[in-house]
Amino acid sequence: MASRRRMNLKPGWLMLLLMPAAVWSVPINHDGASQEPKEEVQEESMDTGLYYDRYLREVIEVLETDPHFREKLQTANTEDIKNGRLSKELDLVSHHVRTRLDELKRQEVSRLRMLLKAKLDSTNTQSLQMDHSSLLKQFEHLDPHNQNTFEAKDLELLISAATKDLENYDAERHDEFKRYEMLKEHERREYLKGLDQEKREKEEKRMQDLKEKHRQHPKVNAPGSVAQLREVWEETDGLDPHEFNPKTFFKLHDTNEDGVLDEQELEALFTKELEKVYDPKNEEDDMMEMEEERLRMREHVMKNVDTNKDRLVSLEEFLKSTERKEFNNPKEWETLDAKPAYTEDELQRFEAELRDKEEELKRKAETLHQEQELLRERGKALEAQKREYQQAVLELSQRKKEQQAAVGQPPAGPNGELQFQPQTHNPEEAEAPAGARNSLPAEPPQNLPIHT
Ligand SMILES: [Ca+2]
Ligand SMILES: [Ca+2]
Repeated sequence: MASRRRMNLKPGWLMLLLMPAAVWSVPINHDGASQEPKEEVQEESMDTGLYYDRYLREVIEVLETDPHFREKLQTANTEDIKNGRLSKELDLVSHHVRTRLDELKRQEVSRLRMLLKAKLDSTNTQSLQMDHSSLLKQFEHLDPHNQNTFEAKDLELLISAATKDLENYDAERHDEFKRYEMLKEHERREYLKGLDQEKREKEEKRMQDLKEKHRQHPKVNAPGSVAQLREVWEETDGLDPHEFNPKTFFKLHDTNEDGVLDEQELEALFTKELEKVYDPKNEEDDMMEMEEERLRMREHVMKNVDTNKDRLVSLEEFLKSTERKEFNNPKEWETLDAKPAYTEDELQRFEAELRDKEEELKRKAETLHQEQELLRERGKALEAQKREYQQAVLELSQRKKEQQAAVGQPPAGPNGELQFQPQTHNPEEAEAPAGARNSLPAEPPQNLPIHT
């Protein structure tokens, strides 16, 4: 692992993917024997959360099997990656590796095609002639102009898309959280609306009390401050608070020993603080809020400590941060309950959006219902037609039987009239009824296959 102790200048996600199948563990409970056993979250490696995560991971894995490229990947810095110097090295990898990359790209293109088809099907778009190549252009993590081979351009696009998308990822998580909170409030209000006054007042009071109860928690230390780290040092690591040493602390919490604190290692440090505010056993504590709080804490520390903005905290950056004034005298940390995640205006807009969606769903359900009715009517008509047809067939066969009976035994003619003509009057005519009497042909028809 010593070879990894060097300045890391590549995007954090690339570092994570380069890790040799590391086991990640998030320490949750280290204290008190009365607590439940230490929980461990184990994965092969971190999921970037991108919709092309698998493709990204597989491409890196295949590239790593090439000794030349692996070497370049290990020593490349952000500059090499950004200006495409790394991607150009692709021309030098072995034919075997290129073939596997081509295969991965074809698989990815076909997966994207399926995605597009599913999307078009669900939006009910009549895609008479689906132009896949132009639709594929919306995906930025590969070159859609060439759908069969993996080229330097593909690697360049994959790296830049992943870097950009991961930067937006936290923003999307905040957004999602806000919508979650608004939906929660919307449902609460709808629920209260449905109650009679007495019950409503009681419920409102109960909810208010729960909110108050949630707010009653011990003071939360500012993330990344000496007070916060000391608490982890003492309670999680079980070390003497008077011997707190930032360098030792850093090494202890660089759990995968790659010389940097990544986002997960940082977030694990906040568990102690978060447990002061959130308990999964309490009705008033929302674990979604706990994860939002964890994300805010990590962003706060990254903002102050990660000076080169590679989403990783190096030992140097960490030690520098401990020399700053805020390390010893931080501003008080405001937990999420201090202010609402949205304004009343935003909630109004969100509710209007919900109503629109509901209306649209209703309209769709109505159309479906009408279509169903139409189908049922059509089914009934078909059924009636079928019965009519069966009746006609029945009558026809009945008539045929009657006809045959008539031919077999005159005097009854086809129309029931009596026939008195002598049978032997015309020899030609006399032979015809004889043939008709026996309906089986004497010999098999010429056009049927005869099995011998
Ligand atoms: Ca680490
Ligand atoms: Ca950094």
